[in-house]
Amino acid sequence: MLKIYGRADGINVRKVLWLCEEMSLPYEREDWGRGYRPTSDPEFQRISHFGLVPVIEDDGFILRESNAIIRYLARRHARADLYPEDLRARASVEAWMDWGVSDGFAGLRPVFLGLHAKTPEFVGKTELINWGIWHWTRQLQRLDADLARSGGPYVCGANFTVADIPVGMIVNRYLKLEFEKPELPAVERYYEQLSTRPAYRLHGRNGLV
Ligand SMILES: N[C@@H](CCC(=O)N[C@@H](CS)C(=O)NCC(=O)O)C(=O)O
Repeated sequence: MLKIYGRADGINVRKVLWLCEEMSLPYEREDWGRGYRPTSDPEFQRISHFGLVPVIEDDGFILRESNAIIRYLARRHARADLYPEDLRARASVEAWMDWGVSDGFAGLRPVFLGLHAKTPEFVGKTELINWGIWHWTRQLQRLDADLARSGGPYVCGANFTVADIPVGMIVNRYLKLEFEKPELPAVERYYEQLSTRPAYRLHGRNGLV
């Protein structure tokens, strides 16, 4: 059976849990990471010396990086509806996934770690946090404009794909954290659209930021 290593409250672990729920894929999960057993533990280091969660083990194959994991699992289970085979449709999915670990995530990190998790590297770093709010908001405005233009309802059009998983996690975190935000009507509509999916309510919009 698929094994998932990582705490169920981590934004990147939740992406994998969300996909498993979408696919009705059974798995076993072990808590590792902040608040649980540390990933510096030799037992975890033997699985992944990177020391970050999530990590999966599938029939002896070990893989880290949440976006790579969700693409792998969708392909492994032949879910071309979630991760298209068509070259251009797939490239569009990957473009959003790349955004979700680059521009879409850059501002999120100082804002989340400084205002919410309050980790020592970020707490009180007002300039960095304010830059994060500015950059993150700018990115969410791009997403809003794109959804308004395409009509969505998902980031790649009519159908839900694995691209919506990283984007949906970022949107939940942006809307949940408290700071001044502009109106983002298309993003709000997208949030409600994702929330029609039980898997998102379970692992995305589940009360966690
Ligand atoms: N790029 C990685 C980032 C992984 C990451 O930063 N994971 C966080 C949890 S969401 C982590 O391991 N934090 C350290 C910890 O929990 O000990 C991915 O997408 O999987």
